Amino acid sequence: MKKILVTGSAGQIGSELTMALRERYGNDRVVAGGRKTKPSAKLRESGPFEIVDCTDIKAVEKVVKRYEIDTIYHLAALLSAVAEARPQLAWDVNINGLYNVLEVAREYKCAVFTPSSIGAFGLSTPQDNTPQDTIQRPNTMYGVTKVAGELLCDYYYKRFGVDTRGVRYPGIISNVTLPGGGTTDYAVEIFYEAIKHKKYTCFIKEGTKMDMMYMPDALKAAFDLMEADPGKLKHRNAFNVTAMSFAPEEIAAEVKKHIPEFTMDYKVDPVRQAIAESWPNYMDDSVARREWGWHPEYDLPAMSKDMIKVLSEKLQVSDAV
Ligand code: AKB
Repeated sequence: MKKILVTGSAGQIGSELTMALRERYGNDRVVAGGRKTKPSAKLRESGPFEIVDCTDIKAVEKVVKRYEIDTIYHLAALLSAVAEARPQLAWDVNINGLYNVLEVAREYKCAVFTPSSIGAFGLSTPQDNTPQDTIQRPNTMYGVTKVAGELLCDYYYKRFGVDTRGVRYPGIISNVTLPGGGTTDYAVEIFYEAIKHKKYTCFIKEGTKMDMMYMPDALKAAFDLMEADPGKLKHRNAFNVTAMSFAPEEIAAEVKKHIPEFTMDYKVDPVRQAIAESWPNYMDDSVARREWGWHPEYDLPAMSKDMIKVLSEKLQVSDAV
């Protein structure tokens, strides 16, 4: 039976992944690791919580040893916009943090799940139907750390036999924890603002398409890949996975179906717009489908309907349907 450590457990994906792993494997078998961000009471009270700064290898080793961890979901990372604002910190957390986790995993024979991102692509990558194996020359610090991370994970598998696996996540849309400092965050903010104020000012320009995914599918991708038959995995790390692709006006139209008074205008943020334009319009995820049976459940209409239902309840607004 697995003993799992989740780094970045208080973050957007980590907070939901930790709870889902606890449901699957038992509360005591999943250690929530976090740094400064305060974990929710639910996370702290439902199972073990430890302060783990992944840039400190001794701290990672201590928790892995103490709890006899055999699987690490390494989610601690800076997102794209914040990484552009603080590139040195992004290198430290995204690269040195991953290196420390891989070193401890090598020593203690742990399997490691590490997410890469659509940020691992750049302007010279084919933007439509972006292939699994293609040009990767990102021009952001986030992208640099994601490409280096993909290569590092491949290296640890080939050189040391560490069971590394990972996906290239698109923008993740969720209703529990807000994302912090990403380029795709608008696709989450739009729901909160539509429900609370019936309007939203979007920082990404009309017509800018990006891949997106609803959180239940993001969790499913992590579980399915980690449980996949290793004999069938030719790629292991950095599988393209997507569930939908849309531009701001398309998600706005979907929101309007549920909240007819909703309006959206634009105040484009040049930094995040430049990042968005360097990312794919939509990825080809057929390799993930073939090698480990990836298939998402939620498209844009299904995700929007569920987001509005869940958030309306959470924010206690009853007239949005
Ligand atoms: C971001 O926008 O930085 C992330 C990502 C796509 O990696 N959501």
